[in-house]
Amino acid sequence: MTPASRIAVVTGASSGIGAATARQLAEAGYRVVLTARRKDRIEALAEELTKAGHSAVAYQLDVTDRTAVDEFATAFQTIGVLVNNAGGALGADPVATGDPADWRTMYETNVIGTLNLTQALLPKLVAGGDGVIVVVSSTAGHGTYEGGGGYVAAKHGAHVLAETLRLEIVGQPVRVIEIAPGMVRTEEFALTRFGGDEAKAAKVYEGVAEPLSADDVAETITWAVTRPSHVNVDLLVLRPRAQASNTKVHRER
Ligand code: 8X3
Repeated sequence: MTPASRIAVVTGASSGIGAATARQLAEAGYRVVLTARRKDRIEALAEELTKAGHSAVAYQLDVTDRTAVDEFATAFQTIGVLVNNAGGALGADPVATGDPADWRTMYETNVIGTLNLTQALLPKLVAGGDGVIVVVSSTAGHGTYEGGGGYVAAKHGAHVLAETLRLEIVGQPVRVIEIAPGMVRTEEFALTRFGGDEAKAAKVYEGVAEPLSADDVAETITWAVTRPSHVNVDLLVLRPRAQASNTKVHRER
């Protein structure tokens, strides 16, 4: 890797899949730039990685703030990897009663956030001569389920962004990789979705022997990113063995 192609920007790096991906890309030799709104968390992770001999810096960023994203992008001449991971779900209400504000927020974070970072950093990825854009979508970007409407709509948006971008920039030295995880147990995803209600969050994983972990997904992202430059993993869907589809989950009790 050249010094430029070694820079990997990860959004939503304060916890879960983002933090695990930042760790694994650092271990794979990338200079990781951790971004998230929660400064204390990304600073602590950057410090931990630096102490372990890796190269990591933290940059507080709200991906929905385009002015801040453009300002962030000025820090780089070129970069190698952008992992669009920031996002998440809010609520699990039916379409009939879902909160439009939640739908808007999910579209803003999952789609516009990805659009902002992608637009701001694409020239730097092209300039580096060997770039990778990862969109962490979801199995919710490929099929719906009851109560999923707002999140499913947003993740379909992220999926379409990735697929369209790949068509539009073919011929340029940038790969576009979509990673679509199914059920992943992280400390925050379900808790955030249910507004901090621990019982509701626990129900999501109830009886499921082994949901995916953030590390499982991070390993997959790192594997896809580190394929040779001519190999584009367009879309990789991963689920726990116990989940056959968005609506078919084996629960042991
Ligand atoms: C998370 C998968 O099933 O909660 O992106 O929509 S699901």
